[in-house]
Amino acid sequence: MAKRKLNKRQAWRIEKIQQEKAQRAQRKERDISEQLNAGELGEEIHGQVIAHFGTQVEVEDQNRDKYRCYLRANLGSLVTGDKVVFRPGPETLVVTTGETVRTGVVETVLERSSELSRPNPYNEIKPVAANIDFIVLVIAPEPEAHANLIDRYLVAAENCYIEPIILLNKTDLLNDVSRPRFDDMLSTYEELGYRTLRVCSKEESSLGEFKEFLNNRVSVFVGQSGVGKSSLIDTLLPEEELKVGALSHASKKGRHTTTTARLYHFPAGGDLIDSPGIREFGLWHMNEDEVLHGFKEIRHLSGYCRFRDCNHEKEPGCAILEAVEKGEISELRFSSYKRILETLTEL
Ligand SMILES: Nc1nc2c(ncn2[C@@H]2O[C@H](COP(=O)(O)OP(=O)(O)OP(=O)(O)O)[C@@H](O)[C@H]2O)c(=O)[nH]1
Ligand SMILES: [Mg+2]
Ligand SMILES: [Zn+2]
Repeated sequence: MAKRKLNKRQAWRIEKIQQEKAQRAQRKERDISEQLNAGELGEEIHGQVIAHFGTQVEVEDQNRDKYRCYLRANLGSLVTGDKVVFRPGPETLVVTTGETVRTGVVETVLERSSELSRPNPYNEIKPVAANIDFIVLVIAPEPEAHANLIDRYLVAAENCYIEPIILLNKTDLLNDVSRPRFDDMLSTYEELGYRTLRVCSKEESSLGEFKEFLNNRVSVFVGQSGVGKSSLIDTLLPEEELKVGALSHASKKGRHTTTTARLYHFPAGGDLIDSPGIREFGLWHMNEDEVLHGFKEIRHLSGYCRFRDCNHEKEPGCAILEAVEKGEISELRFSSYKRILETLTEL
């Protein structure tokens, strides 16, 4: 979609908003430096952003103490999961809640090992969470996971350079017909190098291997509605009252979902970053190159086609079609690749 052209009045409004923003940032810097002069800020310590509140972030230190932090003006925008260096400030009273909170100032953001991005309402791709190690792609027999949808999520994961794991939930619903079908499907993905696990969120005992897997890692859970993401999270985070809430019908469709991502600690080890926006991951717009990049067994072949602008349809000397013919690329994956390309224009 092309960016909208602004008329004069809109341009003027945006300029005004930006001026106001700059002024606010200057005021904030002044406040911070006054505190610094007054010796109110402590030594620099390491922390991680666990939530976002407008212009402030919630940062947790290594003892899991939490601080409401302002940002230095030159930091750009931080997201949940960012590792930072900050200086603790005085405790203050939050008027609305009556609680006292620790405050602080974020001085530096450390380099991100990964970013999960999605389009904002202006169609700009923006990071919404950082330093994620794994995308847990939840699928289930009910609602049935179509390979094409799984591939779509995998394409999105490949493009973020975050390793996905395919988690089949609701194993209690498998029967003699569906079990071999899922075994087949999952082994196809295993052959491609993707890890898979099988669980039933209703039976804690089935979650052992999954819990071990989550330990020492930062994960996000994604997958289509009804596969059991909330159920899994409820079982794994029994103490935590998830503040992200359920997706409203209205927000499910649009790209305007607010992404108030939050980082949670699993009692058995490992962290979860979650928000309704993150759970919708993978279902937004991609371009052709991204789709090709998302199919790891196909992407490396595209350079070998006879024609540089090969569409991999009927062209002679198409390296991809040849690989499909030889059985080196599964027909299912190839048709899934084609199908995703087709849907690009439908979105
Ligand atoms: N039989 C069975 N049902 C399950 C299992 N896990 C979840 N469910 C049921 O599946 C339904 C959907 O589960 P949710 O956890 O709400 O699914 P979700 O992925 O969070 O869905 P959205 O929030 O819409 O994206 C609920 O009725 C759950 O009780 C399971 O392991 N076995
Ligand atoms: Mg849910
Ligand atoms: Zn080709």
